Amino acid sequence: MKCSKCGSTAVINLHQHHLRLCEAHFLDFYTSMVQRAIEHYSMFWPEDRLLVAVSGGKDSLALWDVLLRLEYHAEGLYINLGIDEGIGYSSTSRAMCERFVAEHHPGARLHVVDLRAEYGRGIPELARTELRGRNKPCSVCGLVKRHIMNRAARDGGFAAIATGHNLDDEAAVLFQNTLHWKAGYLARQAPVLDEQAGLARKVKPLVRCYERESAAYALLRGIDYIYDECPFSKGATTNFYKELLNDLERRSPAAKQQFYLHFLQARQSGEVRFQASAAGTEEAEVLLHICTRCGQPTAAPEVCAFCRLWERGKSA
Ligand code: Q46
Ligand code: ZN
Ligand code: ZN
Repeated sequence: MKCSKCGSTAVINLHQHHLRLCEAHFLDFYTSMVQRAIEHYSMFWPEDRLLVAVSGGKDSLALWDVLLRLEYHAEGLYINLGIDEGIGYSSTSRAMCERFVAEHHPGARLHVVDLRAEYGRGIPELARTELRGRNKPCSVCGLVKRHIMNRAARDGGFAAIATGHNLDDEAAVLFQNTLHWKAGYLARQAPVLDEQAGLARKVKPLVRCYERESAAYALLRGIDYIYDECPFSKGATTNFYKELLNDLERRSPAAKQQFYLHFLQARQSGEVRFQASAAGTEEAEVLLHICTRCGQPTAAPEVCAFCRLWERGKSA
């Protein structure tokens, strides 16, 4: 297999782009895909300070690496969720983030928020008090992560929070929302969510990159990342939709890319329209009040869901 650009040995076949690339050309290609997405969706500008949410996985570390190589001012935020589940998930993922900084970008700043150290409990304990043994901590975890990321971005004066969501993630969410005709979510699913009333701007610079491209990028750049998914993600419906889309992609290369990117284009041009109902947009409701404990925006009239979560746990 020869590189389509220089004829040397290719290391990856990108069916969806009709390209086979050698190591050097693939690294250039991936980097410029990210840069083009940043520019195309006007995500941020060279002078902006960015906070990258890093999990120790391939996507977020690849994203942070690309941003630093492109000379953006990008600091990392790692949230230690206290998830062990017999595989030391959180401790390993934190170690990956720290190793990434030490080995690849010694000058980069990594902020760490440790739930147990700061709040006394990790996600597994919190989920037990919340959901009484149902062992489905993801909704609690999502709430906690959103709150902490938002606070860190606002307190640190960052222009945006960048996350490592890739094209596979976005296509799976789109598929799920389309199957259920969730118009509110379809109206809002986007590579950029603007800052509004206390909610920091959120951007997803990897939306045009396939998951396997991030894995290849990390491997070729020598970035060590955690291979295990979070143990609580087993059986998640998004994984099921990802598998379906991977089957589709095998039979019809570029299907995932077309599905997602054409959706964005059709909505942008007004060819398709979705009404954002208040019920489908959690954050639209959130703008009404400020939490009396933490000062973050909330839908509740006094204390936000995050602060109530820890209060409930204390009395449990
Ligand atoms: S970290 Fe948290 Fe995810 Fe684990 S508990 Fe669920 S939400 S699966 S991205
Ligand atoms: Zn080449
Ligand atoms: Zn609060």
